[in-house]
Amino acid sequence: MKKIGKRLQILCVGSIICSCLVAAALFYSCRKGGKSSSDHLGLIVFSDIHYLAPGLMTKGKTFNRYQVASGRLAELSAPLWSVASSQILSYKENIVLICGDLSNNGERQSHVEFAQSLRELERSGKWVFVVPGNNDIQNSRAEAYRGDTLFPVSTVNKNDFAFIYSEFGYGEAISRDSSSLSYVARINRDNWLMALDLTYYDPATSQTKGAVKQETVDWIAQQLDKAKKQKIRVIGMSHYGVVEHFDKQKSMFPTSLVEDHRSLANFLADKGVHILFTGHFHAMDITRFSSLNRNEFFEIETGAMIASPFGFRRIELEETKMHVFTESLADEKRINSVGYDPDSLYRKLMTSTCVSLLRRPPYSFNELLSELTAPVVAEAMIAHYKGDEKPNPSVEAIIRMLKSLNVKTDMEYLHSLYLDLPPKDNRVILELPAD
Ligand SMILES: [Ca+2]
Repeated sequence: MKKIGKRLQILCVGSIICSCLVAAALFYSCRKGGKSSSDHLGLIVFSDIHYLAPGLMTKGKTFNRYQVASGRLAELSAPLWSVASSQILSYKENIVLICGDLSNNGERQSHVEFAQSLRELERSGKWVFVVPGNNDIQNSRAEAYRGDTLFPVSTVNKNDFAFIYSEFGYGEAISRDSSSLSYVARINRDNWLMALDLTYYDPATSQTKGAVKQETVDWIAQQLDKAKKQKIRVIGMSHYGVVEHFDKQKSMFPTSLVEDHRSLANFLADKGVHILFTGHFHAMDITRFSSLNRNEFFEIETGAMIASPFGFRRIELEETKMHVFTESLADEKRINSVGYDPDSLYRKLMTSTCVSLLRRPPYSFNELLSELTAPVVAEAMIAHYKGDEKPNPSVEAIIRMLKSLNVKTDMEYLHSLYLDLPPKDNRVILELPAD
């Protein structure tokens, strides 16, 4: 009897341990967003949140000037992020990627508050990964706005960033690059996320640009070789893009891409990366790139949360297919919860931004000419931001008018903004190469 009791006891303890192991494995596989390679992986992708802690902002002349200069609807960052958070929770996709520029201009308070909101998303079952953008770290323009004045506030350094966002990538990484804030995290048995920090910080001037150090390239190569050996797919994310999204991007906006971007795109594609999620230029755009060795690579750029069309992506990833869906926080049914019409506010802001841009070199238009041209330039930018852009006759008319007035500045690049490179941008199924 005693022996049977003992056996029963062992059996009970054994089955409790087994149940715990099964529960732990189930929890792990759910939290890691999937099961095996044949199952799909659901992702939600945001970029350029530019979260400005509400305590750092009161509206006034200075703040308005700042918004016009930056072209960012920073006053809506907190209310829009609150709408975004509830949207994220309403979808079944459980992995959330945020491709940099989390804060407005690197304010410590904005980072701390934003990280707290990410913590709440994780408590509700989402799994969040971030990477810094060029505005997030050591930013000398970290400022608070009070009516007609502004004053500097504290920013963060690289270590602070990794510490504040330790639960959102840095503390979960299976490898971290020692020369940048790049890391690799395991999403599930068959997929790794490679978060690339491609921002270079000039210590002398506090200026930033998109660039990658050789040490980081070596680390990327090591990680990709390791993944290949284990037959693991690597999904890339970064703030800066590595391919052009319209044919004059590099010549018109030289700092919008990583330096020597084609070499990096060739390198990533040839090393087996086929998907890279990016942000920075504030546009919803997808471009297909084929390396010199004919390896296919898709860069999926997501627009800014604080700029039209206030969009984000939902991704269903299968073994050789990627379904891309695009949503907007400014959709009719969501406007009421913000209390504004973000689209018309943004159009007004972008037109003022373009007036001020056209008054300065290299354009140096007079007041009347800049007032006439600005709405068309703003419209071209907004059309490109929205994606799946179609040629616009008013652009042809304004270019003809400028030519007839003998305006020397080349505005032909406006055509380029309307010529969408393949594939489509907002709702598309991408065929991925089978490795
Ligand atoms: Ca495209």
